[in-house]
Amino acid sequence: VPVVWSPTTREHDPRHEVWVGVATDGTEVAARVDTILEALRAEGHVLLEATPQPDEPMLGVHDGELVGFLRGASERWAAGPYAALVGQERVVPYLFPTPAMTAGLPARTATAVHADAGRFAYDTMTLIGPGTWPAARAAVDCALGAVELVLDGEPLAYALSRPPGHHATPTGFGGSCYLNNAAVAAQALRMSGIERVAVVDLDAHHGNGTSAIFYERPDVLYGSVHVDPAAGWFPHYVGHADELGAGPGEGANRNLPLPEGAGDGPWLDAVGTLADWVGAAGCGALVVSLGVDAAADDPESPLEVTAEGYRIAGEFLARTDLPAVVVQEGGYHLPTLGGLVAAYLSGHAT
Ligand code: SP5
Ligand code: ZN
Repeated sequence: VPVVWSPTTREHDPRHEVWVGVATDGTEVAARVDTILEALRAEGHVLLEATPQPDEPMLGVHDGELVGFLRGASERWAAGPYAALVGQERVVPYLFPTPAMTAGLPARTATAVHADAGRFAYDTMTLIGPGTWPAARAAVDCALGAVELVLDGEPLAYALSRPPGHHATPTGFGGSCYLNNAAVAAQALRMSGIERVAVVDLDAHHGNGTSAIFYERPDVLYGSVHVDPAAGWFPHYVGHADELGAGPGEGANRNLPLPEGAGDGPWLDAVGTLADWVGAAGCGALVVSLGVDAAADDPESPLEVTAEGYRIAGEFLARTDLPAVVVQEGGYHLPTLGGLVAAYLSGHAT
C-alpha cells in the first residue's frame, strides 16, 4: 500500500494540553509519525513524500477565516507581549465568545490572539505553536497525495496525516485537530467528479468535525463507530445515535456509539454495519478515518479492540469494493501504534 507522509508534520509539537485546567503532557506527539513509518516500512509498504497541493479542496470544507487564523496565530502570539511575559510559546485559547456571552450583539473579532482564538477553538487542549500551521497544512497534503494516487488507479492508499483532523469543523478546531484531512480528501474526490463519497470513521472518538462538515450534504456519507459521548467521553455534545443528517443530508449521517469497555465483538458488528451501509449507497470512493485509539492499550479511550480486530475491520471495508483513501486520525500508545495501523492495512489490502 502506498504511504504518503511528510517530514513537515513533525514540526507540530503540542507539548501540553490544557485539560481540566492542568497542563498535561501532550498526547498527539510527533513521535507518532516515526513509529508508524517504521512499522509500515518494515511491512514493505512504499513510502512517498507528500508534495504541495492546491488549497481548493481545503477551502471547500473550511471557512477561510479559520484557515487565516490558524496560519497567522503563532506569529501574532510571538509578536505580542504575553509570550515572553508568561513564558508560553503556544497560543492557549482563553476566552470563548459563546452565545451565552455575545447573544444579540454584532459579531466582533478580538485584538488579543488568545481571546481571538476563542472564535475558532472549542476546547483548551488544542494549542498552536510555531510548527502547527506548516504541519497541519502538510497533513492535508498527505491526504491529497493519497487521493491523487487513488484517482490514478491505486485501489488503496494511506495518508500518514498528523496532526489528525476529524474533530476540525467548518469554522472550528479542537480535539488535537486543526484541519480536517479526511474531509479534505472526501471533498477532493468529489471535486474530481465522483458523485458520492463515503467517510467511515474508526477512531475511538466521534469525528464531530467531519460530521459537521457534511451534515447537510447528501453527496458525502459519514458513518462512525466510537465510544458513547453520553458516557462522558469527548466530544461530549456530538456523536449520538439520533444524529442522522439534516435537510438534503438527512439519512447520510450514521453514528454507532458503544459503551465503555466494548471490544472486538460489538466494535466489529458496528464496522460491518457501516461497511454494508456505505457499500449499498452508490458511492464511488471511500475515505477511512483510521484512528487506532480504540485499541485496548490506548490511554485515551476505554474501548478494547485488538490488532486482529483492526485487521478484520480492514477486511470488512475492503468488501465495499470501493477505491479507498485511508487517513490517519488518533492512536496514542507509541509501542503498539504502528502495528495497529499495519494490521488495518493488511486487512484492507487483501
Ligand atoms: C484525534 C483524536 O483522537 N482526538 C482525541 C481528542 C480527545 N482528547 C480528549 C483528551 C481528554 C483527556 N486526556 C487526558 C490526557 C492526560 N495526559
Ligand atoms: Zn480519537
